[in-house]
Amino acid sequence: MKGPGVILALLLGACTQGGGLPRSGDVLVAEAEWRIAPAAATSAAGYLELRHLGTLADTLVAARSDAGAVSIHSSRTENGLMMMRPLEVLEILPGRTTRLRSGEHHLMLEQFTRPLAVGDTVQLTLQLARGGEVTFAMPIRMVGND
Ligand SMILES: [Cu+2]
Repeated sequence: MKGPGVILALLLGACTQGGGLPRSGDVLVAEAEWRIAPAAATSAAGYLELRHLGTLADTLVAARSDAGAVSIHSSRTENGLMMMRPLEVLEILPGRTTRLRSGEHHLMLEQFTRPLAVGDTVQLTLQLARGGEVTFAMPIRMVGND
């Protein structure tokens, strides 16, 4: 098959690899959401999946939002206490899904520039070293409510 048929097949192939998801280079963003405490929250945790479909490693180097400062955190349990520390960057290995989720790597939204509540949406911009910037809307859900 040559000509238009080949092109159509290529387009269909592209669509099955996460059509509609925000994308930075070979990295698709899925399952993105903030979690916030129901009352008087001063921070929100950001969870998402980075699905790397390519073959060359990428690196998450920065994140920002339209509602406050965003940092990349790692967490680990020490003497029964959850400790978080900021990461400069986060490596995104090729051919794998990197999950930012509760108790592991996650994003932290702080220093709110407007009041935020469950049901709101915050625009998040991720900057990847290779893929470049991608901006998308992330809904806010209640903390601990899976
Ligand atoms: Cu954190």
